[in-house]
Amino acid sequence: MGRAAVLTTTPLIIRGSGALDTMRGWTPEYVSERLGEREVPVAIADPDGAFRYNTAAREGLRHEPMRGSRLATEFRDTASGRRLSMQQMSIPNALVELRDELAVPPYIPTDVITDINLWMASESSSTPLHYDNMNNLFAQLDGRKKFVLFNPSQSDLLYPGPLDIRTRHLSTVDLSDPDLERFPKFAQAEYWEAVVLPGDLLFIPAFWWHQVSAPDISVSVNYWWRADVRDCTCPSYFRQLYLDLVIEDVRGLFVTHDLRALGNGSAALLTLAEQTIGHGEAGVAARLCGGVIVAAAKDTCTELGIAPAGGIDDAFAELEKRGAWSAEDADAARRGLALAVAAGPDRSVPAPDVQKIIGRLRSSTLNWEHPARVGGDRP
Ligand SMILES: O=C(O)CCC(=O)C(=O)O
Repeated sequence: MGRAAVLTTTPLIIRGSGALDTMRGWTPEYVSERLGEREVPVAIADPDGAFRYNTAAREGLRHEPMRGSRLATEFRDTASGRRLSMQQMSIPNALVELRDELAVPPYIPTDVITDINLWMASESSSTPLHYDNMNNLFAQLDGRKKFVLFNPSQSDLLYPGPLDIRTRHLSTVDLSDPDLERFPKFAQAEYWEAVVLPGDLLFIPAFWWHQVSAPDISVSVNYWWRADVRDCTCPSYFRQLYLDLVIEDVRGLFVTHDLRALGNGSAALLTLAEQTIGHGEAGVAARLCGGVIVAAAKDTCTELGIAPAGGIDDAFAELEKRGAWSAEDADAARRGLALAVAAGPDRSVPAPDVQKIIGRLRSSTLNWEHPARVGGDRP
């Protein structure tokens, strides 16, 4: 039996799913009643109903606290002209009152779920065009939601925000009024459209761009889980990898990414580095190698019970002096780390140099095991 790859890289709607039966009664009034006097953060839309991030100022959405019991009344109050949204409220962590009725549809691999969130939106409001680095099963419970979806391969036409943790997943194009003089390539972008009704599930694969609007007051739940690395071949994935990768603690990638298909430890990361070069991101690959090298040096120092006083260079020298690393291994480590430090989003490094380091690391003693862990927070 093979993997059904198309299901994890293509959006899909499941109409009228019985998997949501326990949550059928989740109207705005019901959510209000369950949350009672507890306050929750509510986002306030711009006057046209759009929830916009100010990417230039790197601000998030504007929020105000609201008592649960006021939610339905305030969200239904269209006469005030205010459009509200309760966004991405983690049900297991922040809305414990609803936890017992929560169902997880059977299509989701539960061991890689990172969060389950409640979304509530006023009529005529919209969430800007963005992508998430998680697979998403979006369950519509009350009202309708309309999605405009773009394949990750179209990223370049959608002008992603600067490489920054807060804005990299937001398009700088305003879908309600695209400025084609500033964003001429947007004219070539092709979208898919989906309207979900109560009881429907929409699968949005990781890195698919989506803009979401609420023609009616709406209640939804979404399930996020880490995408299998084999399904992540788009430019946004490599941008994300660059952001998530900490050279001093490269093992963290096994928590934030589903790398299980590549095996574990240094061998998995070197395979990932090779694939990364194949996608034109030699700099990210160099940083992966740097992470492998630092982790190997730290492991060996721990095994030997030594704590070199200086930085990582001292650790390399000490390992060589004690014979734990051969001169060749130490040389590969120094060259690899220098390349990693030189690499950045705007500072590319030559792919053949990185390929050579990967080859040298593969045949060196600088390898380590690390079980592919699951769990952890959404990056
Ligand atoms: O429902 C919305 O307004 C946004 C939902 C969304 O962006 C998501 O589920 O990833």
